[in-house]
Amino acid sequence: MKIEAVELRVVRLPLVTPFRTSQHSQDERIALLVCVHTSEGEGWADCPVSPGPFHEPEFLSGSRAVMAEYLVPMLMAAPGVTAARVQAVLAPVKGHQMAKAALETAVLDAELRAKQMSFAQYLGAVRDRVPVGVSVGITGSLAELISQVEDYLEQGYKRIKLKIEPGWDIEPVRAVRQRFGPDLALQADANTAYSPASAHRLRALDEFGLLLLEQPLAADDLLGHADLAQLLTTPVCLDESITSPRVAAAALRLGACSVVNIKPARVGGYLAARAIHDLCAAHGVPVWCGGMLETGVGRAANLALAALENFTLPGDISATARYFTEDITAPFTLDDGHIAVPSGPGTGTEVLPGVLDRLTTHREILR
Ligand code: SMG
Ligand code: MG
Repeated sequence: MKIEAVELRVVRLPLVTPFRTSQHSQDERIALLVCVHTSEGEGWADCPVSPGPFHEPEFLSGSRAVMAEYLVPMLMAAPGVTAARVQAVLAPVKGHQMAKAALETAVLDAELRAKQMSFAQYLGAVRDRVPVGVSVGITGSLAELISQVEDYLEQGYKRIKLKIEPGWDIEPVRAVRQRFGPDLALQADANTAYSPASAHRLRALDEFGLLLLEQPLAADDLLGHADLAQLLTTPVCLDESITSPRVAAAALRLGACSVVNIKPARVGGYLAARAIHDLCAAHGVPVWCGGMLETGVGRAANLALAALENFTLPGDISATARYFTEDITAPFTLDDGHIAVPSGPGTGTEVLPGVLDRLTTHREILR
């Protein structure tokens, strides 16, 4: 397959409700979309970087620059590139996993569309719909939190994740547990907000029967997580720490986690995501698919990944209406707490050209 041009688009989608984590608050998703134009047709990907480097080191204008100046020229110079070779071709560039993942995903989408094969089929999906959860940001008050959770449960979500930070942890978790009872599948995500010295505070969460506690400590603190995991009865799950299959292997070997949140973009793409899935399965460690407020383009591919066998916990793959009033693809909807896995060629979803153009704030074509 020959790559003839790569198109980068910045698209602005207002969020239906502001999303606050321990690190950052946002009321819109500024999406970076990649379209590869190849000799065999187009392929699309969502590069789910944020505008600023507050959750991840990578951020939108940095990803655009590294793609335009380095990654795309390297890819276009490689003869007959396939998705399976993209990481090797781009290996001289250090880091920038999310930019590399987006290019690999777009190439894979083009390749699979040409073969009339879906992401789900290619990755080895075993389900045609997946149970999904919702991630609830830090709110201004407990009453507001309870009302949001109630609303999501009425919509049918199978699992609730609460964002926590020091000062917004025990109380919100207790309030939600008391209000909705012991059967609610509940978990908490700290987005690296704690230090090992706050282990006692995190231990106080043990009494609430959480499914897991996600990324309490710094991304590079695998040993800290391993020590913490010894102290807590709540299973420790890693998110920000998991940047590659190698790091995932180290985390498992060290006992730094007993559950893994796989974010395909952060680990370098869907092939690496599948490798981490396989590794965790071999270790008896359950995984689930994380979210980065993706547009429908990214959500479609995440649904395919979440349909693999060892994705046994509901992912952060909510219905379109949880994020946007209008998306650049047809909306994904909830049916009894599940979302259908797309089965058409490639990601199985089409970008709506009219909406895309209307929401685009920047466009460049690299040849
Ligand atoms: O896509 O539903 C979603 C968001 C899920 O909470 C979510 N993601 O650390 O897991 C996480 C956060 C990161 C969000 S950064 C924009
Ligand atoms: Mg997280």
